[in-house]
Amino acid sequence: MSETAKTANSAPWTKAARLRAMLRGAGVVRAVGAHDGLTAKLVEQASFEAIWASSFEISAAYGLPDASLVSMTQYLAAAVAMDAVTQIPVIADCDTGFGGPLNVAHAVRTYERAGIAAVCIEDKLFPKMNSFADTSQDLVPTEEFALKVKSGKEAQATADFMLIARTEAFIAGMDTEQALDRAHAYEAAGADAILVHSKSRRPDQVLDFAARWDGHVPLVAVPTTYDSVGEDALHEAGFQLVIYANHGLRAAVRGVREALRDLRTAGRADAISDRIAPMADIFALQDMPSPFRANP
Ligand code: SPV
Ligand code: MG
Repeated sequence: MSETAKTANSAPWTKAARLRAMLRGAGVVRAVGAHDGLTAKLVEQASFEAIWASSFEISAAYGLPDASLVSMTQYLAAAVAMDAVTQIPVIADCDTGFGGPLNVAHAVRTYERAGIAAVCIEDKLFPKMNSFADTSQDLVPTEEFALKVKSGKEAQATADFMLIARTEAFIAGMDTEQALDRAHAYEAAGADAILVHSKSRRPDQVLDFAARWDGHVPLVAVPTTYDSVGEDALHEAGFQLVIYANHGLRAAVRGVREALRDLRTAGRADAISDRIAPMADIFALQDMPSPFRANP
């Protein structure tokens, strides 16, 4: 669809429009990973600006590796569940876009129609493997991925929906020059933002990238391994969106594991009562109608 044929939907009440406006604003935007409605609500309650429907978290919630095993239908259902119970925008991690240009176009149409504010696709080869796996990573050629970006952008119906192009150049062992070349090609193909991923323990790669970035779309960082750099420093360096991709899930796994271990050891439930959420807390998260208060 041509740019002029798209609906002018800059109405501030759409989540896509709000995400766009936030990314144009002065402050850093923070998104946090989630995998279902409940975890998305916790992200919103903690006052973050957006939800990252993480492929890693959604795969883990199925007890599966983040390796293109979960289908688009499953990812979409998870993102829709998050979107349905929150007011902040959902950014859907769509891995490699579920195939070639036609698959990306289909994903864009489907996610946009479902109310998701943005999708993110990455330039790894399908089937992808999580970026932190101790393995070599192959990327599709730059031109091939640019075609996927172009196809996705042409498929969207409204002007505000966003497609974030993610380069895994550093993950695949490439240098800053190569990462920048890819990012420029993706911007030229219509990407609304560039996510540059890195598994370095230090932020050097992403900071070098940002210092040399002369494109016009916002930059996105995912400080998972280079976790000692704060969001203010990333923003100062040129990143408008910072994604804490999996911290809620990792907090939950540790908390649940420790509580269940102690429950098993004690053989009685009150051994952990003081460190689990009261039933009323869960009722509130469920938006249980008030006549049905938790008792006790
Ligand atoms: C995710 O959260 O699924 C991501 C980020 O894509 S990472 O796990 O670092 O690949
Ligand atoms: Mg992912």
